[in-house]
Amino acid sequence: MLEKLRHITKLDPDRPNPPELVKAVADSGTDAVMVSGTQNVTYEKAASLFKQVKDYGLTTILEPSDPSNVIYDADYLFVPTVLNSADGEWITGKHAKWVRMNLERLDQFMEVFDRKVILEGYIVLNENSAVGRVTRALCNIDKDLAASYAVVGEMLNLPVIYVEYSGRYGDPEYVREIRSVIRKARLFYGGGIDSRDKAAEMLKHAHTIIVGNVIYEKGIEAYLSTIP
Ligand code: 1GP
Repeated sequence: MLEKLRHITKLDPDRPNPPELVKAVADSGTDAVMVSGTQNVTYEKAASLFKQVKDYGLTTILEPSDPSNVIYDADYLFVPTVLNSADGEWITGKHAKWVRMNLERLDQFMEVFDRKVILEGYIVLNENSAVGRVTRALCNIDKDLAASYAVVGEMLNLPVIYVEYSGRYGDPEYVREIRSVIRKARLFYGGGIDSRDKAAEMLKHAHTIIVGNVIYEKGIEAYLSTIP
C-alpha cells in the first residue's frame, strides 16, 4: 500500500473541516487522509472526520502521538518513532506503554498490529516546531548525521523514514542526501509545502509528500496546486 502513496493530506480534527473542504480533499487526487493525533484530538471529532472521508472512498490513516489517542476506526495506523529524539519516551517509551495496555489480549492486539500498523522512523529537523520541542529532537545536525539516522531506521527494518520540518519548508539537500542512503524504506517528506514547485522539488527525492497547513492557511487553490 505504501507504493501507492505519493501525496498525503494531513487534516486536523481540531480545526474546522466543513463539508466543502472535505469534498475538495476527496476530489483532489490525494492518495490518503492522515489524522495526526495530538492530545486535543477527541475520539468523536476524529471519528466523524474519518467517516466523512471514508464516505468518499478515500484511505484513512491515524497517526497517534500517545497510546491514549489511538483510534482503530482508521484503515491504517502510522506509528511514529523519533529516531533523533534525545528522550527515549518518543523512541520506544510510548510504544511499550501501548503494548502494556494490551498485554492481556496480546494475540488479538498483534493481529490488529500486523494488519493495520506501519511504523515510521521520524527525523525531525525544525527546532521551532511543536514536534521538535516536545520530542527534544536533535535538529541541528548536518546532512551526514541526518542520513545516518535514516540508515539506523533501515537497520531497525522501519518501512518508512519521515523527514519532518512541520510548519517550515525544509532543505531539499537533506532530503536528497537521505534518499541516497535508503535502500528499502519509503521516504516521506513533510513541512511547508504550499505550491506546485515545492511539491515537485521534494518529490524529486521523497517517495511521498505530506501537506498539512496549506489547506487551512492558504486555502483550497493553494492546496490543489500541491497535488502531483
Ligand atoms: C506535519 O509534515 C506535516 O506533520 C506537514 O507539514 O503542516 O507544514 O504542511 P505542514
